[in-house]
Amino acid sequence: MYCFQCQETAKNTGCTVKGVCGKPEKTANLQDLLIYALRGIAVWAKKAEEFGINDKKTGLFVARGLFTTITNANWDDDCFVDLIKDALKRRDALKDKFIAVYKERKGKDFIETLHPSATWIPAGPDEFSEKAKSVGILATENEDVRSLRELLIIGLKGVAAYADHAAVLGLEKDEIYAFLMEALDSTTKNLSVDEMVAMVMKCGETAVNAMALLDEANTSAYGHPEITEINIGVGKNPGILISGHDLKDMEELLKQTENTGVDVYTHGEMLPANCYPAFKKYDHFVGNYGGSWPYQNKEFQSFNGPILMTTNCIIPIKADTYQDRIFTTGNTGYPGVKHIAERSENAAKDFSEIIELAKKCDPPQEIENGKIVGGFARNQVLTLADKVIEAVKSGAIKRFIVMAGCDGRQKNRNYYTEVAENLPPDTIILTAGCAKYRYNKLDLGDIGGIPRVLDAGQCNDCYSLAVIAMKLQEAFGLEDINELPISYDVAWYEQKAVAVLLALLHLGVKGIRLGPTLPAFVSPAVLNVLVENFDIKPIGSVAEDIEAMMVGK
Ligand code: SF4
Ligand code: SF3
Repeated sequence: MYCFQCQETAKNTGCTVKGVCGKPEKTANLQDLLIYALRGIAVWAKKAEEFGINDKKTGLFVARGLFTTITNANWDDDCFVDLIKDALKRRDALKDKFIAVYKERKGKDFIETLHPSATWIPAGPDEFSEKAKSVGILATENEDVRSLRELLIIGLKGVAAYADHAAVLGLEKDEIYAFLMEALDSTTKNLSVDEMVAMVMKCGETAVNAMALLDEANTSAYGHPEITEINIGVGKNPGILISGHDLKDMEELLKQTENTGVDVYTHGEMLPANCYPAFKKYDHFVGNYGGSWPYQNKEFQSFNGPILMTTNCIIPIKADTYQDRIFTTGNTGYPGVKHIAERSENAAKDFSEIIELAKKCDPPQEIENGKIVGGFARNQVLTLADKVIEAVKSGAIKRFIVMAGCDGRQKNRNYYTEVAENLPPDTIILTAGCAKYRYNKLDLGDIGGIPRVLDAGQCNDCYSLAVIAMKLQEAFGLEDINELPISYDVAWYEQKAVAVLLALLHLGVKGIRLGPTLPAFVSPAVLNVLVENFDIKPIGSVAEDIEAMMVGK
């Protein structure tokens, strides 16, 4: 195996024996083979596109396939074997369709040598493990080509996840699927460095589109998030803990638990659900329990009731703990853990087994109490725009620091807590994603009634932060988004954060600090391109970074 897609990769180089995340070699290899099969689909999809053959279902399948390979999303080898089989079937169906149309239109047979991912035919799944060894990341020998291809594929995984979340809520965009195909197909070709960089930038553009689509899907279904005090204590009833990013699962769980005597709590990235009008109305939606994903082992244990994982991050489950009361659904999976099946066209997912189990469980053990404030997504912040603009003009707010992104296990992430603690009191932190847990329970006060930590929501709600920045740019009549008093101190862990980073680059944001370490998949030469064009930099010491950010550096 060779995997370097996340921030905690071994020695910041690559995991080669077993993932630092816990991913076994076999799973990593199957994920590589799935990506290979998806690239094969993309080769035929690009060809088919020339004849106007576009297939939404294949686009969504590719998005879901990419999504399952995100760090801490799916650990179930059987699921990957099924996905590879399905991918090969879909690839060949597309191929047959293309070849038939080609013959009909051109009056001759299609003869062209294509990338092996488009033509490889295994005798059966027994061949998968062996084949996987020759098609992984290291199959691309040139370090810089590998770096640009992987930067693209890793960014695509994030885009695909957001596109899938939107599709769950009924919104899909052909352009996004078309780009997934174009980009995957491009990784089978010998492109120039400039062409590969252009493809990476287009991935940033598509990431903006995917986040905007998801924002539309979420807000049209559940209303605009509003300022909300979120309870972090516990009630007396048994509860179900729901984690991940999928709001449709949240909706269906809340409906099905109504009047059952079972309460609902959020964990990790589901926290922002507390701020949506459609969910706030439920009395049995008690609040948020615990923090971000690295603390699952401890917090899932003390929660006492069932846990529903709707998307990443699910981490390895320790033996004899909560194995029997954790459930996966959607694109998540874990061997030996019950998976709640997809909803059908007219029927919701069936959470009754989880609800029945909850009734037999003890109520959650209290681990903290009090409230935190959330709900500062674009619509809510824009209603406060006059106040914010006035505070900037009067000098009451000197700077905004965007500290969005992911949380992670590594100790050096204390950096983000310390930055939050030590930023001058005339600064506002703009956040989204699970990175917020490093400082969202600190008492950082407010500036004239505006809290010093404005939480826009999940990582995909970085879109809200971009909208807010663009509105401020307009309000202040600035030509360049970088003239705003905003600094970026972004924390990354997995591939959705890479998509967000590429989105920011596409929007022209420069001078982003990225930590706690720079991605291992960025080669020195590719890093040079990023530094020269976008002034990307690693984090440094807390004091030096704060000093620099305060003067816009
Ligand atoms: Fe290593 Fe991260 Fe890949 Fe896991 S996802 S195997 S920790 S690089
Ligand atoms: Fe967190 Fe996994 Fe990235 Fe959605 S839940 S931000 S790490």
